[in-house]
Amino acid sequence: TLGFGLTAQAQSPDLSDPPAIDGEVIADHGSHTIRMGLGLAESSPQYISSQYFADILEQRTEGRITINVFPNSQLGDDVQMMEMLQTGTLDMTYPSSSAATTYVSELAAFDLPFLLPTREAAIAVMQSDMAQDMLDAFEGSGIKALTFSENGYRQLSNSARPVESPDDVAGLDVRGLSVRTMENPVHLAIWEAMGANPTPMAFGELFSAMEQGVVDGQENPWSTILTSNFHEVQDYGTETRHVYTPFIMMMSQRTWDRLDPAYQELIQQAARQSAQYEIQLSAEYDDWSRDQLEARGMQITRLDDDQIAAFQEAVQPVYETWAPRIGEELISEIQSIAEATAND
Ligand code: TK8
Repeated sequence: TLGFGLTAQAQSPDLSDPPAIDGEVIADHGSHTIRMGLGLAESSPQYISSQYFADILEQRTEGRITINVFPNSQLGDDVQMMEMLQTGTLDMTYPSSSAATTYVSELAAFDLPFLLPTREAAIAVMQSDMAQDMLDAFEGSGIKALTFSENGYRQLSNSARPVESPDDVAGLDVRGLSVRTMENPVHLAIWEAMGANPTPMAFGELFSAMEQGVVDGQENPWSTILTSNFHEVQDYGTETRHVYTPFIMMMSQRTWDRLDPAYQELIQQAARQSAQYEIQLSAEYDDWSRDQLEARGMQITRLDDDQIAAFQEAVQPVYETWAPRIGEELISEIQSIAEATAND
């Protein structure tokens, strides 16, 4: 079961089954038990695809490689778990790229608002040589970055008021919304540009912060809002799609270095297969999760082109500040990859 806590009549998405696991069994190069910490819940595409990753390795090594997956931020948050990979106290984790910009600053390109207009464009960018260069740039940090996958298009939720425009975020006659953001300077700049009061916070602390009214709102893909039960403490959603965030599946370099090259090759291949499945699941969950949230009483505002344009205009200053720091040529390369998919 999906563990959504769905009642019988609510249909879960007709989830694609994971692709069949084929390929020969890898010769015996020893046994490894690998611990993997995730931020999201068991019902999330991140967790389901990580179990598929574990199944591939278990089957292709006849149980000699075991992946134990720990969801719900129980081992820590993105920043903490990456530090645990560096010290070797955790073997794998799967953070948002936004949490990793202190390791590879070019990743901040993905945090620029409204940069990637479609999922096809986002996938093309994540599969580009430039994106592989970003994964390779973790070299020397103690982290082996294996692959990108999809966290997804981020949407605003809050418990104060319906939001249809940046003015609603700023609250001209009342105070600006206090919005939790990831610990990432571009995300802070996005919500400051809209007149909000942004607060960087670890994902694991977010539910109780919203429950206690420490923050009015947050922003995440619909599937995260649903699978982390944010609708229990958030009355309003706005379909802003303001940023597309990737996930990065990563392993401690110490763990990686202990593995035989045949196992390293298998793990790299299994990571890519599970990422492909994760992107497919995440796409299937996206609109379905929004509709589930609406069915559970969240008032969701969909935006028309003019309303989206108002948000894009409000956050334009973020480009003025951050494009030079991230690299104009990197950004224009991303934009040309994105445009090329539009012409496909
Ligand atoms: C989960 C986080 C989460 C991210 C956030 O580990 O912090 O809001 O979007 O999905 O990576």
